[in-house]
Amino acid sequence: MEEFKVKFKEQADKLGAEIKTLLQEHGNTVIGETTLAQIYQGMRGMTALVTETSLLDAQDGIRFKRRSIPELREQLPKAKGGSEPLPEALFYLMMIGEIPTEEDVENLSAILQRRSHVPTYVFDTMKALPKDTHPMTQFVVGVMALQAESVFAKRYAEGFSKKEYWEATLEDTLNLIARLPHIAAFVYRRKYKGGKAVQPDGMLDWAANFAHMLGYDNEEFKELMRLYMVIHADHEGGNVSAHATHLVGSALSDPYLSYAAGMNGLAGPLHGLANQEVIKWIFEMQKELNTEAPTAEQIGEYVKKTLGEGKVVPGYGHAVLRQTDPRFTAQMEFGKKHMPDDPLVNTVWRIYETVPGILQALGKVKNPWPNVDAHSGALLVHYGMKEYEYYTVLFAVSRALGVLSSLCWDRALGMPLERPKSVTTAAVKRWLNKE
Ligand code: FCX
Repeated sequence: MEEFKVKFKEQADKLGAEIKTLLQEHGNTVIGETTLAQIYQGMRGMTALVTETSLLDAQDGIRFKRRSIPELREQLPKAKGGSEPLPEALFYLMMIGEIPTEEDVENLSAILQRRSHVPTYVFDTMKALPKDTHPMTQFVVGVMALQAESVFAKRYAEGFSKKEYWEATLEDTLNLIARLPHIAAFVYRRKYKGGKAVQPDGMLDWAANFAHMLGYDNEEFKELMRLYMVIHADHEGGNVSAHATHLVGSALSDPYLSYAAGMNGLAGPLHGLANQEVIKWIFEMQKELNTEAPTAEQIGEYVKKTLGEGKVVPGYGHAVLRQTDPRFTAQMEFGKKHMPDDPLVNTVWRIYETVPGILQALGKVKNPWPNVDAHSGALLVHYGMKEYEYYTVLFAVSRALGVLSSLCWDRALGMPLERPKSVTTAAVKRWLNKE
């Protein structure tokens, strides 16, 4: 068995034993109360899940094993000559619980390289779709076609012990993470570059190879992909993509089925699709105002128009965060280092100076600050990737690292079927003696 698997199993057994004791000693401890408003309003603030890979703090943002985004950028191993963290290293951290050595990361990159072949029938299935189908749909169809390769599904059909679920889940996880960049690059090249594929380069790390297959060989773009894949990977367990993956996985649907379910959630405009909506919104503003660099005053007027039409300002607000998202700040720092004079990037920064005050003044928006999606598109446009409908696919490839690590933990810890209780309003009225 690969050393990586053995290490993960050791960690999982250790944590599993700790959880057993915790539940024996404190299983009946009350950790919170649920209000009626919470069950009608998207369960905000209701602690109802365990996710081992990351934890979100409303002020400080996401932390992975207690490490913030700035700490990860500093501490995780980098590619030779690069200064952004390698996503493989974050995956290692989420699975093994410690910062990997450079050698650990190289081994993991090699494991992924070895598993990266995508069977032709997957591409043939995707080719059956009209080219103008949304990239997220094409991507998920590719993932679903690949489901025929699931080790978990095959072994379950043959009949295997609960004790082996974790290993089959990890097999599928490694295979899927290894293959996703190919499927994603295929969507991009098919839809926007006349179907001309770029062959993978076995010498490159996971994110750089993805950049290469997309057709971007600029070293800075590869650095951007490494950063992008790290900061979008995970955001604890309650967000739609993570929660959907976990929920579907709890029915013992295999990792392909579970991940595809999560990514269908990521494709919603209030979640991952917001990254395309941001650039679309900025392009429309530039067009309407007939300028590449709108002033703060012009942006303010345009924001008010958007709100007046009953729409949200994309890239702003969050269900948990109450501060500027450190993932936004990390991208801003990348922009300041590599493209300080880019007009679109400067517009993103001017929007940042303008929007929070306006949203705050509405009095109802709980978080007027930007989230990760407010910045990502402008950096991509700088390197020539203007096809904003594609952006959520990049998010999806990155998100695989987090949601699939979580799924491995779920199966290794023997997490059960998720099945909360629901009620009707008539039942609520009966509780309250209103009927
Ligand atoms: N623009 C305008 N209005 C906003 C707003 C925004 N950016 N953010 C929140 N509001 C409004 C809500 O629509 C709601 O109005 P209502 O009472 O009339 O229905 C009110 O403010 C209260 O919402 P709030 O509690 O602050 O936010 P929620 O937890 O319900 O929703 C999201 C959070 C992220 C969905 C919301 O802020 C939003 O729609 N933002 C824009 C879309 C976006 O950027 N999504 C990406 C989020 C994230 F980073 C990701 O998952 O990728």
